[in-house]
Amino acid sequence: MLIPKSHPRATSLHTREKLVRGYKEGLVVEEGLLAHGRGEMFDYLIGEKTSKPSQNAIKAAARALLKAKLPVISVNGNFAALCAREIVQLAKTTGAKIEVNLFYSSEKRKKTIARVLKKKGAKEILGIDPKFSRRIPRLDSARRVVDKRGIFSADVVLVPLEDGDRTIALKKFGKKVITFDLNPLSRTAQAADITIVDNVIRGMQILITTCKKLKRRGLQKKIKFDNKKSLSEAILAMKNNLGRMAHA
Ligand code: PTJ
Repeated sequence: MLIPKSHPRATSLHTREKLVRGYKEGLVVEEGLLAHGRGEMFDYLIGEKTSKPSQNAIKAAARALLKAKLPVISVNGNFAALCAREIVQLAKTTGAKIEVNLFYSSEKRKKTIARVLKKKGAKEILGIDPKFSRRIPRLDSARRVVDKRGIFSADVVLVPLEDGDRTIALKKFGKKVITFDLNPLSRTAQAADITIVDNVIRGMQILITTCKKLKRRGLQKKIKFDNKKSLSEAILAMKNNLGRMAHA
């Protein structure tokens, strides 16, 4: 279906189409379509725009990625379908490695995702060669298998649209975890060090711009960031939006 740019919900409808295309091309699993539906619902609640608390979380995330010794961007099916170009841009800007890590793991899907990222300009994709596989302790899902040169050794990991168990396991394993999650109440959102409550499509673009700005200006200025406070503000912003919608 062709959606005209003037349609009031053009952006979210295009996003949905991107994900369905990703599903047909073998990047996304069926469960990923359900996860997207959950995300859309929360996106309506935040008014489909990046809130002030999310902008602050993005600043904290940019700083953490640029200060990291070994930052890694963890890529699953949904993230690859929605943001392949941005993943490569962020990796280039921050010097982060890119690693494919799937919840519903399959060698074929890993290779399809790696191929799409390489098409967008990625030089190296980790998480594909079993020779470098290591295990994150205290984690049962397929996501426990990570790359020795990537997530296993990283100090900062960006894990968008994540399941709660791995975020908790990564934290116990000493990693700083940054996530994008439109649901501020999810276990991942609650367990991460920095949660960006925003649609990953909007948020990734702002994160890249913020990293570029910070690189130009330098990282001298410290910023205070409290994830629990930031999540409470995101929940409050949703509540206020709902109130406005109810009285409109
Ligand atoms: O590709 P795989 O095999 O690794 O599987 C990926 C999915 C997403 C299926 C898997 O990680 C999963 O089941 O995730 P969950 O537990 O459903 O969590 C996804 C979270 O991301 C939910 O809290 C959604 O609200 C949120 N979300 C969905 N779409 C977006 C989003 N957050 C930000 N931007 C989105 N576009």
